[in-house]
Amino acid sequence: MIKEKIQEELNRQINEELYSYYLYLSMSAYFEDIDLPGFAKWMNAQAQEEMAHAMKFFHFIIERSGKVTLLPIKGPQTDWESPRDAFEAAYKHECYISDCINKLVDLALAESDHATNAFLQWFVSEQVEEEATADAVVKKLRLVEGHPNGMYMIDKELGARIFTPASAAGEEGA
Ligand code: OFO
Repeated sequence: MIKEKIQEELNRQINEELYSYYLYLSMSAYFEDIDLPGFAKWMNAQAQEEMAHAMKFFHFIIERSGKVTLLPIKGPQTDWESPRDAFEAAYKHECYISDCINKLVDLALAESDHATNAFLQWFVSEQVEEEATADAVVKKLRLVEGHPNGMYMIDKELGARIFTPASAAGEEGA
């Protein structure tokens, strides 16, 4: 049985992951709008991955005989100044999510909830990848600033990303 306090924070994290889904879906719509289909596809895959993260928390709470309570999802930003601006925002968001996960680990340890701590360790590793992936695209975008050909190449590269449940489970690089 899961403790009330932990259940509440895990439910809050479901909301954070669903907001992440919404944010990346909004970024996907932004990239479609500025005619960068590869960027849009990448963001769509990222959004699907966030939904899978939310569902991991969902199933974990139920497995521990807890109750899932869905909270309202706030509306995401809908426009960005440039692709780089959007990816910088994505990187910043992932740093924020890492912080949320770290706080959850602190709470699980403080409450001696080792099962929740073990469950969260997957997310600790995942966040290293999430931050690094967004940051790598920011760096590429800085390099090609003012070179439309470079932007075309990145769009092609990002368009190759495919969402698979295995990649959301961390079995494959994103
Ligand atoms: Fe769920 O990792 Fe990104 O936000």
